[in-house]
Amino acid sequence: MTSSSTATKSPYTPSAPPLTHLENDPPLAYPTTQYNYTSAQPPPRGQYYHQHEPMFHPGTDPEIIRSFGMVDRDQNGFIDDNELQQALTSSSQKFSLRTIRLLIFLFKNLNQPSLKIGPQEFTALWSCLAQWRAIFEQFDKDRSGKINTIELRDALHSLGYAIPQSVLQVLISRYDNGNGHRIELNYDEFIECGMVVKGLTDKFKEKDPHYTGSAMLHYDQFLSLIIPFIVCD
Ligand SMILES: [Ca+2]
Repeated sequence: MTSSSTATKSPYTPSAPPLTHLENDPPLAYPTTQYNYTSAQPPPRGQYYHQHEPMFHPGTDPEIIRSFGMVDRDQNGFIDDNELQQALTSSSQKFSLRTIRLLIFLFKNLNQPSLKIGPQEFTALWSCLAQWRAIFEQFDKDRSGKINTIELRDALHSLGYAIPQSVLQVLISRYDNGNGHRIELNYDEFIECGMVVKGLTDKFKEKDPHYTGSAMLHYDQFLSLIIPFIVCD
């Protein structure tokens, strides 16, 4: 977190792909079957399109607009933490409120004081989750629903996050229950780790616009960058 006189790229230079690329990429396989929509009846399609389509960017995947309509249970045009948690939780998958709040914190509009997201932020979040779901399944080679530390490192590398081994150890120590078994992460834990890495990297990149791997931060900037990731519980 200090300045550097050299502009050479370090091996740990953040290089995560910007999410905006996703909008032009072919649609990913949205893992809608993973989500529990059994008690969330979608609103009449025409009504919802009429009401909310202008709030989405032109060309937004209709499947994402449809998903938004199902997740937004109270139909107020925003997704809050409870709605997102219900949408992402199924019999085989539980998202902690911490992970949910991290997700909303990272994707919400900076001008939005509350912890909730609108259609455009939802589009970015949903596309990101689809991408990370595909990565998780790619690295969960035995389909156990868990990935180990090495697979987590490789998964993060494949997303462009080359984090040092020492940082990785600290990151996963949260999931060590002390039983001596090798640490393995569920999908939601993988997303939690990923959102911490992605979120801090994105914040760092705002201070390092030329991607040199170095940035100059004032003390208060450093604190305001780090603390939301600590207290987001
Ligand atoms: Ca809502």
